[in-house]
Amino acid sequence: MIRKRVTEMKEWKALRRHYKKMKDVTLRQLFASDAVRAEKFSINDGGIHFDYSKNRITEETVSILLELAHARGLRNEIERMFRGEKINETEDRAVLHTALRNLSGAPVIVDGADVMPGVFSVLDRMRDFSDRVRGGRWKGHTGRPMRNIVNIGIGGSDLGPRMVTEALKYYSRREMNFFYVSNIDETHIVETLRGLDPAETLFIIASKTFTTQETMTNAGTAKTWIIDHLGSDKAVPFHFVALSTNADEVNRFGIDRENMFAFWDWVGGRYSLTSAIGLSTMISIGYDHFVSLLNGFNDTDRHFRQMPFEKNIPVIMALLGIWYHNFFNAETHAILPYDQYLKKFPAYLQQADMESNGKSVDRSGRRVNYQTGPVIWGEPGTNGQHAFYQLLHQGTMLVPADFIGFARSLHGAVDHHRKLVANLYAQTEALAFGKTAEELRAEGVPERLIPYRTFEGNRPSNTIMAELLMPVTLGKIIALYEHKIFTQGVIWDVYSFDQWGVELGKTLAEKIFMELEPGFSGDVKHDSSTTCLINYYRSWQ
Ligand code: G6Q
Repeated sequence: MIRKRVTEMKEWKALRRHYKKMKDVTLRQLFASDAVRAEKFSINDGGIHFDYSKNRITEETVSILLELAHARGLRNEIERMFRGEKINETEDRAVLHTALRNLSGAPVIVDGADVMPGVFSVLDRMRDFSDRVRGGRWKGHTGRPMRNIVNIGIGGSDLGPRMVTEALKYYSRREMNFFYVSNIDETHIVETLRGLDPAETLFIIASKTFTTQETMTNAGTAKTWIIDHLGSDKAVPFHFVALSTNADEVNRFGIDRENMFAFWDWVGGRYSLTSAIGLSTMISIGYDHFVSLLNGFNDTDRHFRQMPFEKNIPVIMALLGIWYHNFFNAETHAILPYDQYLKKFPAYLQQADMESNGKSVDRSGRRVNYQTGPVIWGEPGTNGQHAFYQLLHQGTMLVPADFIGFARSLHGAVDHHRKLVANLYAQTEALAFGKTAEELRAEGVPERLIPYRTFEGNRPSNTIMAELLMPVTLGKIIALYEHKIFTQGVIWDVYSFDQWGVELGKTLAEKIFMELEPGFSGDVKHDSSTTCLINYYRSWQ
């Protein structure tokens, strides 16, 4: 069935007309004319305070955006995902990361079978294994307990667990060290293994397919390292476990089937951190904290599924994104966590969002005639303030931003934390309201400097606050973004759960890999640039 293009929908056209009215309206005006604007445009639910009042919107804007979501069939699409329908159409798969944290156990049926018993069984095995490793009861080949945990994976099998392990470091087992190796560049594994004692090192090979070039190359190097240092290939089963859907390849590598933690084709890589892919995180923070994390995800899953759209945080986040990307032509979106533990959060979201919605063909196979997924980027505050915020405040681009912070610190010094939060709030205020020439004159700023020191303001932001960075809070926040991405995919009418765009480079790399070999005698057939580059490399071998 050919679906109506979103640009042809009457709600979209209404937004276009509405944009003309709104484009010159300032946040100064909007706040001045409504004393309760902050309350009106905030949502408090489940310990998350979401303030979206510093956006260039009125009640009318929100209401047309909500109509668009309804007209696009969002409610039905959400149900289709949660019910396990095969909404990943181009790969013919269900999309059920929500089942991974469905701790109530309510049945979720895929191909006629309930997936929940399998989910619980893997979770139990992860619990048993992580308890043994944490408790020093999992012994290496020489009888020593494991102190270094090295997760080898890439993309979805790396960014999620790496981000969460870092974010929840406060709750971690401090006597253990956690490392993540992803890059095919040997530097990554060489520098990681330098100084580690093989007898105390456990490798977790995280790969859904167990065929990914980077992961298998790094896993092979790790295996050689273990065998060379511990003197026997009998050491391998003691020092390697696998997170995968491919039991045959895992076995071929030399990992016992009982040391493989499975997941399923309905778990997409970038949505897999609550599956077995989270094993390194569970070893770090322990089973109970991991379950709290899952509960946080589950809370947001329920919020997303049940809340009316006007009180639905991910839906509002998504619609605000549409408003800026499609009507104000904003091309990027900044993620600015004011918490050092969340330093990997922007990089994680970069994959979640850009791999999901970086698409240009709609669900009817047509090229889209509107902008889809934005560039996602960011760094923790306050570091970014001394680097790129200049462009946010005075550059020519409109960059909508999410500020994320916590009301209490995990550490003792009130001074640090109060300064941190003061900076967060100050930035959103400065972005929104700027500083006028009149204000500068009143401060005695010389006339010739006024143009340079003026801040236009009117730069939108969301503020997401919670009490404290706890596993449950983190789960809630991550899931907000997962569902924001889903919602935008529905409105843009793209398939958010495939990633065909990563394939071409992989195939070409295999071909070029052979051509780079000094002894290669076949024809190198590329464009002149690529051929010259290949010859350059070969000339140095
Ligand atoms: C994520 C992608 C991709 C994937 C990696 C690793 O959604 O599918 O990032 O996670 O390519 O794949 P494997 O887990 O199969 O090694």
